[in-house]
Amino acid sequence: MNSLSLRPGPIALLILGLIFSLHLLASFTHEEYGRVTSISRIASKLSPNKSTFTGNAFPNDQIYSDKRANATFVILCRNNQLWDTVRSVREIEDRFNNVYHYPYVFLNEVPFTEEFKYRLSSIVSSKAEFGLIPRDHWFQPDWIDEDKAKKSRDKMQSENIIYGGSLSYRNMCRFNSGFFFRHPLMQKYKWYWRIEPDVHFHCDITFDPFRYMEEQNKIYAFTISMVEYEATIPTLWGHVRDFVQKNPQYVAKNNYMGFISDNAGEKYNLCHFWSNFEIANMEFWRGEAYMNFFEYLDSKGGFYYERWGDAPVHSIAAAIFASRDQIHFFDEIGYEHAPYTHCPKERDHWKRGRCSCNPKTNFDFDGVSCLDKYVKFIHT
Ligand SMILES: Nc1nc2c(ncn2[C@@H]2O[C@H](COP(=O)(O)OP(=O)(O)O)[C@@H](O)[C@H]2O)c(=O)[nH]1
Ligand SMILES: *[C@@H]1O[C@H](CO)[C@@H](O)[C@H](O)[C@H]1NC(C)=O
Ligand SMILES: *[C@@H]1O[C@H](CO)[C@@H](O)[C@H](O)[C@H]1NC(C)=O
Ligand SMILES: [Mg+2]
Repeated sequence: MNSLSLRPGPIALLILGLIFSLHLLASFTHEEYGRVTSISRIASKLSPNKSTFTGNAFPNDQIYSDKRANATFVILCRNNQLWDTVRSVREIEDRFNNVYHYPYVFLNEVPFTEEFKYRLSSIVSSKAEFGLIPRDHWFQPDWIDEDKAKKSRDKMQSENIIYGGSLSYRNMCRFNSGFFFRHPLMQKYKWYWRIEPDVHFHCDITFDPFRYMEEQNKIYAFTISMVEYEATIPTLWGHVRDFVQKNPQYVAKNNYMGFISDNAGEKYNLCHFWSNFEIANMEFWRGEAYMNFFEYLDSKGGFYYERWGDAPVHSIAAAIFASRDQIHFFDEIGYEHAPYTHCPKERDHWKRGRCSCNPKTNFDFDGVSCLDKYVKFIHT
């Protein structure tokens, strides 16, 4: 063992010295090099307002760790989605998190395999935690009439409604609507960024979306919005209206009703934010208004008797209980979940993000997108 010395030998010291001298030389002779690596410069890029989120340089890791928001990525997935999950995480790491080092929470209704934990832990630049979902947060409750639920599943399947026959999809939608933010591993965070297996991040994200949300007092952010299949939520809007009538105190004065209804709340226009991408404040979901809203909807059984998605449930709540300006559209974040892509439409965003998506594939103003409605609404 004597020959294995841990002290640097003379050659290693020489190399270290050489690197240090080169750095000094570069700092003095090359203004750009000195400017980019200067700590105060990097720190000033982090000052908390929007105009500072325009730099190309990634902030320095060490400095950044003090500035991190109280936030985590959350990924709900199955063990057999290991490689699709690896790909999503690899991309968000390369495009963003290799600098910011936000932690991850992986959730599943069955324990993650050792292989799953090994692969994901190996590729993240931060902490990864693996959680088991409590039974009553996932499975169909006993008070649901299974005969009635089964009839509905069979009917929806025969009508070729997407996921119409799937019970597990319904469990997933109910979990994402009302439970993920209550999981013990999620409780310690305020903000989350939802990611799914097999999604793509097409651009460098050269600012911190969590900090942006915090500083601008946002509660919910999206990249893609679209129209929901009406057959999956036939009675949802009626229940929303009943809830609002019984609980007018929760309605934000200056809300987004004009985005989700074309006749002042009489009918739902089916617009929603596509929830496979979400960055949001969990205190909003944990708050009195949303908790009561969720309990009310859940008691109607529509997650099982119909096929209510977490996307319309989240979106409707955000549109009614959040005030104007608290919802944000991130044009800068190039994002793909098959079959749709949001590719930054601003040329400047595309260049700064060194994007890999073709702007012509951008879904923003597709026929079933709701972004035009959103943009018109926020400019009224
Ligand atoms: N653990 C677990 N995750 C699921 C299950 N069903 C869906 N998910 C996850 O829930 C999210 C949405 O499901 P997905 O099949 O992508 O639905 P889609 O995006 O609406 O087509 C993804 O992150 C899936 O990995 C399930 O039964 N168990
Ligand atoms: C935002 O940053 C700019 C540039 O550093 C500064 O001039 C401005 O006062 C800041 N605004 C706020 C609200 O902090
Ligand atoms: C982060 O947020 C959670 C939930 O709001 C809170 O319980 C926790 O104390 C916060 N942690 C820090 C370090 O602020
Ligand atoms: Mg998906």
